[in-house]
Amino acid sequence: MEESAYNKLIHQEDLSADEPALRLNQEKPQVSLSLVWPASTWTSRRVIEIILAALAAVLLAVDIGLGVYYKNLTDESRAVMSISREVAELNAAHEAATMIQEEAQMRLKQEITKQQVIKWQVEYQVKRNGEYKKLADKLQRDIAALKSHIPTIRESCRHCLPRWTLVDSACFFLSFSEIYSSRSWQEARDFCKKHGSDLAVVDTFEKQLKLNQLINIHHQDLSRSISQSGFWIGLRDVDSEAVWKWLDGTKLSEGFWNDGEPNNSGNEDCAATYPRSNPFKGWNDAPCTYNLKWICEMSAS
Ligand code: MMA
Ligand code: CA
Repeated sequence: MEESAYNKLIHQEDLSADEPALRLNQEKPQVSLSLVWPASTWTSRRVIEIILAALAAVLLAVDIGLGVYYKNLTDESRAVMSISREVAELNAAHEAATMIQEEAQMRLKQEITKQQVIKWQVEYQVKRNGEYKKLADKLQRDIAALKSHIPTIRESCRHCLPRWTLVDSACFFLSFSEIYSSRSWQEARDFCKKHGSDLAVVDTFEKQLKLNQLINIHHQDLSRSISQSGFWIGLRDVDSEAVWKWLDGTKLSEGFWNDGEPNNSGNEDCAATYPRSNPFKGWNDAPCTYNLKWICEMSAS
């Protein structure tokens, strides 16, 4: 095509030689230019310039595009890096959480095992509690049975000091021996008190009977006169005549007086028991200053 245009330009030059007047006014710029720079070259140059300009525009556009693309790429890269970092952090957190979870699971397993052991222990204890309860009930019954024997055993175990005699759950001392000189009611009482006792309170027939028997046995020789053969007991009417009281202040309800006694013969305020075949008639009231034997009493240990 360029060749065609060039040929065309050459033909136009040939024509101008044939018809110079006609074409002079019409194509004057072409003629003047053709002196310096051929018209075809100029056109080509314009085309090239245009092409270059277009290329430059394209390159600029590409550059801008690349710039924008690169910028976007950099942003994306940053975003990718940030996401990678986050992912790494999340992975680390996940690993840590997994470790904690595993540890917790292990502890839970251990705890469950412990709980199981405790459960078995409780079962065992509950079973044993039942057995203990049965045992406790049996022991209670045994204790009650044994307790019921205590009074009998206690009674059989009661005993008195040497030379003291057990009568009706109490211990009695009778001054039979000659080493104990006869003495007044008060002196006799002092002796008893000195030995942790007091003059005898003969307030039951059982006591009177037993003491009377003992006195009768020891009064074999009968050398002693009847008035001297008495044994002081813890009974007086010293506060009020004919009102006989035991040592603790208890009034005498019924006594074992001999016939005609108490007669208060010459002021007799102290009572004594004497050797008698009939134990119901053992007592006489005598002057408290009389020297007689005596009977002490203390509770059995
Ligand atoms: C008689 C009798 C008693 C009296 C004493 C005093 C031997 O008995 O009279 O009542 O107490 O004597 O010794
Ligand atoms: Ca008398």
